[in-house]
Amino acid sequence: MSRTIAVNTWVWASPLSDAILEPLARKAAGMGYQALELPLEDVGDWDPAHTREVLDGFGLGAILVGAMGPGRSLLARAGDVDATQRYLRSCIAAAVTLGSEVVAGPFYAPTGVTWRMTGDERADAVAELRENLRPLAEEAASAGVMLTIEPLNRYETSVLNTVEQTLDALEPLLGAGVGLALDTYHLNIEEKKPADAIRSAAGAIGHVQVCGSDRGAVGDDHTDWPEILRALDDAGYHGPLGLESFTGENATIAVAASVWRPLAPSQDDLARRSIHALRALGA
Ligand code: LER
Repeated sequence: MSRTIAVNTWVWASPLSDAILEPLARKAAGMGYQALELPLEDVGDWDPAHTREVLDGFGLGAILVGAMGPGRSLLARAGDVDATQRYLRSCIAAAVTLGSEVVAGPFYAPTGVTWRMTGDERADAVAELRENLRPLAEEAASAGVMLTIEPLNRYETSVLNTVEQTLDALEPLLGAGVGLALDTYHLNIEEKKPADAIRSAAGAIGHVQVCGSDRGAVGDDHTDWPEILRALDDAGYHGPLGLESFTGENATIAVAASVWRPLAPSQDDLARRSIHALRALGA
């Protein structure tokens, strides 16, 4: 099966801007990538209509990624819910302009912020998340966009770490407007068997991100990639695979993702090796 392979511009730069888009699009297309994952760190950082034109010039698809920086949260305990809902509405509008089928990200709490919860507090957090996500889910569905919610590893969030927790939390909302975004980096840390976790989310997976188990290149790591790809097939997911990694210069994510050293000889190397490995695997 031949999937669309995308690369996140965070592999090279943060924040994305109109000025750096064209050289990154040229580079990614030259490596054989078919789409870009585009993080919208702050509304206005880059222009979706201009971006669509640039991507058209390289025959690239677009996947919009939302960034949950400090204060961005659908849980009042961790940020400004109204501002986050406004931000996610802007993300949905940008996705429509870009032709992105999803807006992907951990849309419940700021990345890298953790806190302890009793069982009751956790149940309340899930109820609050559902309530604050529901209007956005409806708006996303009518816009033809799916908000795909990503569980993160325990060091980056205390809210949703596993696929099972995420399916439980989103269950009443799953459908055209809400699905799951799975990232092999987090699956490797949290799931007993990442491939089984993928299979358990059959029908609800809206986006998939990939990288080595150390956030480096796909294929240079210990992930059982043939098994992951089989599991995605078994789960009926035939959508894009987006390579997501970061440089230490990423002000929004580097601390949360604990990028303290280069994860490959160069970022170009990381991207090039990953797409070669994925294609060699028949992804
Ligand atoms: C965001 O997509 C993500 O995967 C996080 O690990 C970034 O900190």
